[in-house]
Amino acid sequence: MKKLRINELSFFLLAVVFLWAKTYISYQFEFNLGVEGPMQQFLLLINPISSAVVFLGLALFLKGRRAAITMILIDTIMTIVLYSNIVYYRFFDDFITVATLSQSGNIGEMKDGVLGILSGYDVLYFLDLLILVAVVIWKPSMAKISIKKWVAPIVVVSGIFLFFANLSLAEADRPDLLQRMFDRNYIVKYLGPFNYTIYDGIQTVQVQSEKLQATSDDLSMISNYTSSHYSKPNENLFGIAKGKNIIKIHLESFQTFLIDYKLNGEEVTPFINKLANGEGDMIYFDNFFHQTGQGKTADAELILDNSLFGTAEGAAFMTKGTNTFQSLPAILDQKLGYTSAVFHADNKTFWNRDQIYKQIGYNHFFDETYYDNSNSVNLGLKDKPFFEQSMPMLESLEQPFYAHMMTLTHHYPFNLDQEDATIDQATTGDTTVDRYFQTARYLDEAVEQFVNDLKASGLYENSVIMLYGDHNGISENHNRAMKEILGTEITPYQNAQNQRVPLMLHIPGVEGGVNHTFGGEIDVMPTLLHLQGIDNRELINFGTDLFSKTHDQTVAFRNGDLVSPEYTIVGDTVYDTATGEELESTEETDKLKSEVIQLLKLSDEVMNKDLLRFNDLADFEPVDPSDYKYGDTVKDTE
Ligand code: GP9
Ligand code: MN
Repeated sequence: MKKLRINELSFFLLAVVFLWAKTYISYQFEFNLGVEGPMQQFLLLINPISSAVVFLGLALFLKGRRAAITMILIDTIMTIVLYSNIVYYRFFDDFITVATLSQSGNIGEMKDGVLGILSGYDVLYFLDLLILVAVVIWKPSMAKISIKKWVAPIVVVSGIFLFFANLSLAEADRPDLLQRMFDRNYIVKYLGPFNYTIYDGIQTVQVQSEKLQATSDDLSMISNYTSSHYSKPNENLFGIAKGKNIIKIHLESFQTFLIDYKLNGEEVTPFINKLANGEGDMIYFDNFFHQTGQGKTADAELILDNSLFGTAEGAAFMTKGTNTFQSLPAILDQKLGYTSAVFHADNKTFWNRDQIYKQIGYNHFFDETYYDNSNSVNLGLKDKPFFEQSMPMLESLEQPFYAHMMTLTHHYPFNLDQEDATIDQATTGDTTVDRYFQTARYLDEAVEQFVNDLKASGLYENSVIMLYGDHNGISENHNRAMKEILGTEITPYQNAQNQRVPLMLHIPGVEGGVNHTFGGEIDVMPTLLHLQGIDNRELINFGTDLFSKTHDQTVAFRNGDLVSPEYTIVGDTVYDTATGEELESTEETDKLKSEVIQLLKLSDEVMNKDLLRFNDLADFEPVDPSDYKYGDTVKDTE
């Protein structure tokens, strides 16, 4: 038999194949990555290769046995990264972040149950290392053979090249993947666990370095601003809903133009239209705007619960997941004994919700594992079964509660099964726009069913019910079709007007009707606090109570554009809000613009430097995320 010759390169190839194979096996048996379609399958297959080639390839800069031993050491580190994530995922259904590792509660909790989640088969994840060690021991001849000098740099550069090829395919399948992140599952699915770990490490260093520079002095500038911007509560409404449940209904991608809109002579959202026209004692804000950026739903959630803006880039829910917050659920809990809960039948890791909700102080998070998801479309469970299945969980909450019900069906790509469609699609030829009306109708029916159930259970009369659209569902890419729908050219002015989303509030004992006040998501927290009789003077809130006589009606968009009752400013162009007519800029409009830029800048300071950790509040204990446990394995905290 010919003697098997092993040099550094063949040893390297063996190690790469082993590492690739076990990573791919872990994808099949350990993680739920939600892989869809041939491109994602392909990326899953190739994504461990680049990291294996680059990192193990570094050892090729050494010679003979030293190369082999170094390679085994690097391989061991990579195996530990992989295996720790496997074990962590078995316990938490999530990947490790530096942030979670540093929260002692998580690891402590895992320690107690760790034996139960280990398996005898886990040895297989280390088998390749043993084989490689055996090769080094049995092939002492390796020390004498050396590969050419140019091999190592070529291998590493090819690995890097492979990584960029992988990344560009991933970005093509999921635009903005690295900027917005969406979900840790996505990064692993597209780029593999090793690149994920590096990415998380870089993020953590960036975030931490900004925080390190901050001192409590940075906060004084901010609190000077928020106290000078403070709006006194409206005396007639201050405390009017004290102790009442709050039920917040998130209307996914729902824009105000849908209200009272008729498609082929038929109302698209007849039930929500009735609410907008005062039925059910609803106050409808028809000049209310979303203020979200790249974080979309997550930004809306952040703004509503904190009266802070999302960050200029990415989703603050993901990048600022370890910040200190003084959020609505925690304040309601500590001041008035509220129980808080989010109901959302999506993967709990999407937008980092499983972490950030603990930071915000939500007592319960009913994620997709609480639901029978067999009847799903688009991102998850359809809204009708979602509300139906949520009802008993909602009723089981200790009162008073603050409950956030998050719908999903009316979400891009707006698919709907034929049996659920009760209105025809539009006929602009743009599929996104055409389908938008069918899912909006479905959502309307789901909300009607839920409101009826709330009435039947007695909860409606006794609760503040809030409905809101989180952000636009139709972007500027669909201007041609939208011109057909709205019967007007989608100019920059019109696009700004289209960022209206509905806000509706049912406050027990208060008459419904249309309220034309201009406002945005940033104003919701001060409004809800004042209805509860909690003054927001001490808080760092960038919005003002919508019912306050001195409420600031200038609505800042995340990109620095703005809408006020008089002016709409897009870039440097000023328009008359009522007519759309272009106006010369004046000192007044320049001032409005610079005020909005300042507002966003201050909010960014708070987020980037994590300044709320310096804001001591009377009668408020900082939220400790380790007090909160979600999921099936452990009972949620009360
Ligand atoms: C994700 C869902 C939709 O869980 O809430 O988020 P979006 O894509 O609208 O930001
Ligand atoms: Mn959304």
